[in-house]
Amino acid sequence: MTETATNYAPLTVETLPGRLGGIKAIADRLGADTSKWRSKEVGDGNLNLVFIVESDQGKVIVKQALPYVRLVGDSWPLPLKRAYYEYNALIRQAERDPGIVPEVYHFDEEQAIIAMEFLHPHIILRQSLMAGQKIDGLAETLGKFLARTLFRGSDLSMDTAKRKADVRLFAESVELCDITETLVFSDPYFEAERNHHTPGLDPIVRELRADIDLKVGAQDMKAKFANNAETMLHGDFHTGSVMVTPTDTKVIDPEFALYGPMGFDIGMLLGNFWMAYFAQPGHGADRAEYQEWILGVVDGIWAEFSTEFSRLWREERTGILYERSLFEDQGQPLGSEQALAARLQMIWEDTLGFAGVEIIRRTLSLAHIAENDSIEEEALRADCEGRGLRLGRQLVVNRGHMGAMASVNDLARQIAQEATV
Ligand code: SR1
Ligand code: MG
Repeated sequence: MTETATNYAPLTVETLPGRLGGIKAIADRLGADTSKWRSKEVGDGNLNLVFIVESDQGKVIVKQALPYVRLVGDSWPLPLKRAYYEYNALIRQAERDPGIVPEVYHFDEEQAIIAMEFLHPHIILRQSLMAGQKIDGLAETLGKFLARTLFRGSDLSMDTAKRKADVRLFAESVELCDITETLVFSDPYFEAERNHHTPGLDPIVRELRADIDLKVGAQDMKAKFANNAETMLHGDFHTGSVMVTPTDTKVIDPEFALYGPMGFDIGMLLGNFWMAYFAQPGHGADRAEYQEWILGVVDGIWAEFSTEFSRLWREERTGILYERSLFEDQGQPLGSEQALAARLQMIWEDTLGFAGVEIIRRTLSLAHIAENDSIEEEALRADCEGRGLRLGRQLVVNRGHMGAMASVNDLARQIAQEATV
């Protein structure tokens, strides 16, 4: 999509106070005297500008999309409209699970700007995973957030008109979907131009790219991603999209929001936890107990998700699917329980498959993860990443034959203990 001519201009720390000073929702929080505002640009993600703007009165986050991919530069144009999808996703997530995403104060579509709540003293979850910090309530918050946003954005909850209007809105986010379709599901499996990987992985990369079962499995997952508009997804739900304090968890950055399969958000998140698990030897000598904590979080997220999803199924199933009039109202509550179990099984298998492709793409495609990138010793980095690739392959290929989360975590433990990869 080409941008039509607009007055769009990227903010700078110098221009920001003058440009945003007249916006009441921001001035209410920072004061009207913009000479007292101080801004700094702190964006460390792959795509956008992010400013912390503060005064003696308060702090605000100002996020602005750039017309290109920041990670790559202006050789890769990207529509500003992603801010519109992010804004729409944020307000829906806030309704579906209040208190977990930052409050939006102001949205300017032409300038692709979202002014929102400054989360303090939160840090990005990846940083906390590298530092070996435990977060109280992490699994509970993330599992419930997943269940509530995925259930309440789906045909299980929404009426047909609202749901179709939403599908239409997010279906126009073509370029961001294309990024995921390409970087997540295809590039890792051949020598694509933007790929890069740690040289020590060459033998396993050759093996994986020759692995037909894996490639077919990855394409099966891509077909689900592209064809199954099951619910509104966050769309980029990795541990860089979560902010934490030792006792609080928030979710940010849903600019990749789209309608897709529930297991995509869950799998992407779990895949990132499993990578953080394998990366621990690169961040401290004695991380065995912390590694177990990470696996406990994975277990807890799935348990919370399935418990809360089941509760919502029983209490809030007001949409167009599996209507109560067909089951409970006919004196057949067991019928809806049977359907629930089948849905959870499908989401489980999708979750494992998407976790597997996420691990593989974060190791071989364009965008990697800080937990691995920051391991300076190349042989150690290759070792951590290689273990992740082993698990990723198993998750994609064997997703239909894996029982409970305990056995998947056992597989991760076993791969972590193997002498070499
Ligand atoms: C070109 S964007 C690369 C990656 O960064 C985002 O966070 C998404 O994960 C995307 O795949
Ligand atoms: Mg992001």
